[in-house]
Amino acid sequence: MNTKSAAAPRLSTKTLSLAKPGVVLPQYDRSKTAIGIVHFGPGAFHRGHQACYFDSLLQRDPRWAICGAELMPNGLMENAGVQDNLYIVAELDANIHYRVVGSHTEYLKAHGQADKIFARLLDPNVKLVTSTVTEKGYYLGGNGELDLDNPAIAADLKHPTAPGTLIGWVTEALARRKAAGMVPFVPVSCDNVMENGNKYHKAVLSYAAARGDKDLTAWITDNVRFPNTMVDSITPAATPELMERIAREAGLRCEAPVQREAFRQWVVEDILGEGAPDLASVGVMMTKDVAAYEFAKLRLLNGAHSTLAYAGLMRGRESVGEAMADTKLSHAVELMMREDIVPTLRKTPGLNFSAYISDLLDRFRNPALTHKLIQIASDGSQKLPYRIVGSLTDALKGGRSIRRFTISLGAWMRFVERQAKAGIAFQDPLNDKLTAIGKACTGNAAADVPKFLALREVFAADLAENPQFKAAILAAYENFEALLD
Ligand code: CS2
Repeated sequence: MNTKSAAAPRLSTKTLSLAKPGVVLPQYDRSKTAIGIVHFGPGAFHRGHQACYFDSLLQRDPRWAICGAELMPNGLMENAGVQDNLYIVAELDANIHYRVVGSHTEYLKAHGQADKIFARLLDPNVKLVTSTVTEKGYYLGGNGELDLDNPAIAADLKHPTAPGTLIGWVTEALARRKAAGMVPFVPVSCDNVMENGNKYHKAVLSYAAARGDKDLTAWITDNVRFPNTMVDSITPAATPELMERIAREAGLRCEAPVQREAFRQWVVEDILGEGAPDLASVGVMMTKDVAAYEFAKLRLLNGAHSTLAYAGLMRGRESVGEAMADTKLSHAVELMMREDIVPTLRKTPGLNFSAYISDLLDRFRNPALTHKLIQIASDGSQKLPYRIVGSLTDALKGGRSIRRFTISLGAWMRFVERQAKAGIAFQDPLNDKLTAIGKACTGNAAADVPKFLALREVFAADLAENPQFKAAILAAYENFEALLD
């Protein structure tokens, strides 16, 4: 820590007035707000995205403060606790902005404060229960349905009143609201899962049925809305350098900072019902057709991201910026977006795909942000099905080329082999399986690739057995770089 940043006072309600000129401060009296939202998984993306929308909304409506409910043993919001739950979002883009976000006014940990979280979930003022638990936090199998055999889900079914998973928590909270004769809250997934609301809904119903509670299952079916959403803002993980920079440039030390690009988009299915927050008033797009926006974003932005990540890492690049500067790679990715992904999309109101792709590529080149490829490479077994395999399957069905889609898949397989043989664990629910496969890889495609194709969490059986796909994926595993031409 250098002397200047060391001198910066720690962010808190008391030190807000010491922020440097230009730092945006909460424009409302936090002491006069009420909690209307419980958010499960208050990680960086949530705090830079949804929490900023609610921070703006609180300027006109004090009912929508957030209680952060942490399911993980040690979340970064822990550090915000001593900051009166305040934290700083550094918007690093063509212009640099620092914003102190005040929408979080309570932070509770499932480990040790479960009763307080349940009390908050049973608070009639709480209308939305939002979540960012990443794709893996829904415990969906390769078929997109709840994996009841997953140990975490099985454990919750054994102890339904003391859950550990989002599905277990939301189902138990809804059961308690039903028992108390209350109206339900609206569970809102804010994760990169295709048709996230529909899948979340089905998972909760499946879990409630597995609890043997027919009345609860019927009540949820009849009364609980699970809106689909699309969320977007590039949010690289925070670093110690970010903390130092904020201390220097904003004049306050924040130990739970968020960094992100200027761009933010939130598309929410317009079924929140009466009494819900007026999200449209702060720029959220409320629509009946979220799927079109979800498909476009998950397949174009996230499909490109995963391709840049695995192919870039295998070509020695470390960040999205570096991968984009690798013109062979970035040119192939742009062609995949424009020529291969767009035909899999349906018309999206107000979205010109060509302009959208150009904007995405500009966002990837943002020189003010360093977005590490290894961050994007996490949870590949959960991400690739939505981001790549879906588009590839549609192209196959449409008789179109799947060649460029196999770049990410071939590079991912090589990445798995390299990391496993280097003894580096995967941040992926399939870590054990991937480690075993990676260590067993010989470099011979005919021997290695079938081990990956047997992963039903990633590849459906009919795809894995498709001769055209098998030939293409074998070639990509042999030499994905040949596909960059
Ligand atoms: C990224 C996403 O880490 C990743 O997997 O592809 O977090 C991406 O930055 C966001 O979806 C952008 O909205």
